[in-house]
Amino acid sequence: MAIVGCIVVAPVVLAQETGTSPEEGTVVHEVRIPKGAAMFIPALLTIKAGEAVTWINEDDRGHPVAGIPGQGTNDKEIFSQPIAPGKSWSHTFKKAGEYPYFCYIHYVMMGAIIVEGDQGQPN
Ligand SMILES: [Cu+2]
Repeated sequence: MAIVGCIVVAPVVLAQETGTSPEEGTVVHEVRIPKGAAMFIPALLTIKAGEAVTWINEDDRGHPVAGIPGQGTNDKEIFSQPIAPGKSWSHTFKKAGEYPYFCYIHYVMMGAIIVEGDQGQPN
């Protein structure tokens, strides 16, 4: 069982590692790409609208994350360049919905972010 990080962001710390730094006070969830394993942990993550996800690449290969074309609420919502080993990339989800994603270099790597609306209301 993976330990899932869920922290309130310290922008100064994350800013040097991420392409898009979440705004101060944003709740940030972590998805890890572990060393030697072509997978996202956790593969399925449920968050609330307005929260952010940071993908952390602990592997020694680069891995991008991108929405799976034609699937989910908005397949354009997530798109990164390959995240270099030891680096991370963050995205803040403003809109509720389902966001399946994959690594477009290694197609077996897939995951999904489920974004719930405020007060538990689906959008
Ligand atoms: Cu990959």
